[in-house]
Amino acid sequence: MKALITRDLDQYEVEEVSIAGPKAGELRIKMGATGVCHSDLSVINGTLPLLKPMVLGHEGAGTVTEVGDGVSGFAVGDHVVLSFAPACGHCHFCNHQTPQFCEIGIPHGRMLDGTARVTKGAEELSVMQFLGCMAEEAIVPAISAVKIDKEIPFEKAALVGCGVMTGVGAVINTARVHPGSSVAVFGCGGVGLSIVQGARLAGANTIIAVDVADNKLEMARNFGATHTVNGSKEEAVGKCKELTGGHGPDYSFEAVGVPDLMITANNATRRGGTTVIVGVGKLTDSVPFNALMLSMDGKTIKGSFYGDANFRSDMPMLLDLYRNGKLNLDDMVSKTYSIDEAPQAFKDMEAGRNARGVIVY
Ligand code: CXF
Ligand code: ZN
Repeated sequence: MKALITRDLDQYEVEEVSIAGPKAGELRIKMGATGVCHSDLSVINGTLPLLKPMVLGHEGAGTVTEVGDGVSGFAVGDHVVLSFAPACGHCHFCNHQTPQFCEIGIPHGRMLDGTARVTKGAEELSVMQFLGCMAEEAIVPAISAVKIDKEIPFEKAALVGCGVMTGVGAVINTARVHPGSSVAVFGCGGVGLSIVQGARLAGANTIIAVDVADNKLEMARNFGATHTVNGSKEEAVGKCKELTGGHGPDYSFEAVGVPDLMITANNATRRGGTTVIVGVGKLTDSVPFNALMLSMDGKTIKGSFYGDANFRSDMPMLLDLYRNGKLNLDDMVSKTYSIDEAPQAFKDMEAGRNARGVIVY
């Protein structure tokens, strides 16, 4: 099969590789669509230090073509969305309503049993997040899959596997934005645009989108932003305050993973408000917060991982919102690519051309 593989720093290529059948607890998936996410790029450029060579892809949807021993609840022909974090259902975190932190889901590049399914000759390849779904087929843990309605096009369904769940979840699960509130979103890529949509769904009154690219700000308006601020032309904190009666937004979201922007987002938040850090930063970066103002301003700073989602219920919920016309996934897919065109999809993402680029098979 064809798969997008990164072997060296800043290198990636479509390669022909082999895939073995599913072992116990696994599913074989014929991929329908895979979203191209900045975290794939983070593996390529070493920001996420994962074991290479690696099959990329962690935002996908497809069809079950084989069911491993001991798997219940899935049958050949089922359509599924893949979660980039498996949830075992019985560890400490799964038992405490935080399956996004499931203890068995610490990615090491191999399957849950420590072995590889993808090979090239004698060489074993890693897979991203137990999935490696930027490939024509993937072997995945059954506990990473959720069944979805067959009517939903794969290229829309795939997006809830990462970006849309991360963004909308940050609003409704992490921040629990309430109707009538004010929200600022710093960074309007696929996740930031999903935060904008989440804020709209939550009934926020004022939704300020901040980015340095005018095309992203235009997209943000389409997804529900009531105001836009180009941070390269305007002073974003002052502008956010001006648009919220001088106080600052009730909630600020950082969706890039850059320390300076995290500080900016928190500076914008009103006293007593909440700053949510959604962007995935570098392991080697730190964020200095003013030691006096942390207490004086009484702000809450929260991290949000995978939208604090319970993917088994939250992903179908998002797809129901899509079906009912309340969540716009159609405009999230700016462009589709074949697997052979995957390198171009990465170039377009780096150039900021797409809300999401999606590989279809
Ligand atoms: C990431 C988070 C770190 C592991 C890979 C997925 N989230 C979104 O892309
Ligand atoms: Zn992602």
